[in-house]
Amino acid sequence: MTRGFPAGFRWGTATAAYQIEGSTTADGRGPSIWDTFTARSGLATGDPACDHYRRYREDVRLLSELGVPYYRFSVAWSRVMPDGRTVEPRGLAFYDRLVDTLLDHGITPMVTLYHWDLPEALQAEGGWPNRALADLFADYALTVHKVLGDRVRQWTTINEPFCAAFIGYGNGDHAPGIRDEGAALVAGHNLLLAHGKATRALRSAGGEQEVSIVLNFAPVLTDVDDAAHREAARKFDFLHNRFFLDPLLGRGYPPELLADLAHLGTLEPAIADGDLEILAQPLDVLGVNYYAPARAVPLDDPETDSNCPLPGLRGMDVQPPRGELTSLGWEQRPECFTELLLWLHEHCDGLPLVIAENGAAFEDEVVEGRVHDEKRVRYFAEHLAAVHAAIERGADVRGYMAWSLLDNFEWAMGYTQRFGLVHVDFETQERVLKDSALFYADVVARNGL
Ligand code: IFM
Repeated sequence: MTRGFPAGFRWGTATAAYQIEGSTTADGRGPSIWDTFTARSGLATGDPACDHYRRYREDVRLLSELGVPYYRFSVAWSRVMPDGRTVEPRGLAFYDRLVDTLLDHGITPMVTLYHWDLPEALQAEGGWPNRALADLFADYALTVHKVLGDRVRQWTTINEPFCAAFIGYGNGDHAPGIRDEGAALVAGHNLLLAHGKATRALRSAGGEQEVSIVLNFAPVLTDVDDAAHREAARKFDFLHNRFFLDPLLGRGYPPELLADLAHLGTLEPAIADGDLEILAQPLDVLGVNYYAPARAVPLDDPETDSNCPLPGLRGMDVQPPRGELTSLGWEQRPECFTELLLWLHEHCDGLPLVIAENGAAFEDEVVEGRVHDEKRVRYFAEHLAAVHAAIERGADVRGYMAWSLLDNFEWAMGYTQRFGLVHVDFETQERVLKDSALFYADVVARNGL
């Protein structure tokens, strides 16, 4: 039996600039915080990644062979404006060529303006805890729109502000590697403000664009359904999920969340008059990233710091994931995906949803020119079935972008984690379609499972 998706469902794959492009000094590109952070920490860097900056035509051909009609990619701010302000036409020209090549192959481009690679020059001015970046981001958005806006209809301002703020400035595992919980909350607010200002700028440019932001959600599970466990789950949920979602919906930061975070003393003073209106620009769609749930357990003392390094989180711990895990140690729970989509549908009053990322890292091996990545095929099959179930039950899900087109640079984990539908040999840059790519191509061709 085929489980069909709605007519016009948008099937795509997704990537991000720093994870695939390489060529980090080509054509006037300036350093981003990921260049400096990886160099300083002795980590693998984004050079050459998938060498996509030079091989983009080959990659678009692959997309075309797969028959996947949408492609979500991000623009590197430091390519387009190496110092965060001054335009580098050669950087812009790359994305111009990429968009034309996609369109020549009948593939619809979806542009994300910020996927974590802040120009280092702006980090030198304080990075995201500096609210002046919100206006600079809006200028950058407009600059990119001026060049691509005649051909690109789908725009995402920011990918996963949670990671950019809380991992970049809170526990410091991501660039710029700062450990300051109070600053991380301010960075989170300023990223939302930047989204609001960029959305206004994009809309003021006219044209028929669809504007979104992409949030990563972690539904929370507990073993026991009692008041203490529910409160533990609430604390995690509000900080992970609703810190970003509720203000975007025009509801401000939830009062319980403000109370949870009051001991850090930074968030409320950072919210200037008018900010909450600016950041709550109406969204055309919400981009949803889902990978795995979290598990929460209460602590006896509500003021004890959590074992989970999210800024200001106290009175609860997260528990280890269970069952068969991905190679990143993430739990596989497709049923949580269905529940998440249904909850979002209700909480966001029917706002259309697009799955902007979903996928899994597993170890792969090329044997006689084939990659039999059974576990990834199963992950996609189960998670697509979960999306289908949510649609059947009423969620307005308009599309699904598989993460990721290519094995790529997985941030602090370097090249150790493979998320691609296409295997990349990082020595030779050879691309090999995995079984999961063939499986996905078949789903797309049938518009169903
Ligand atoms: O690779 C990342 C991506 O950049 C953002 N979302 C999660 C993916 C897997 O960790």
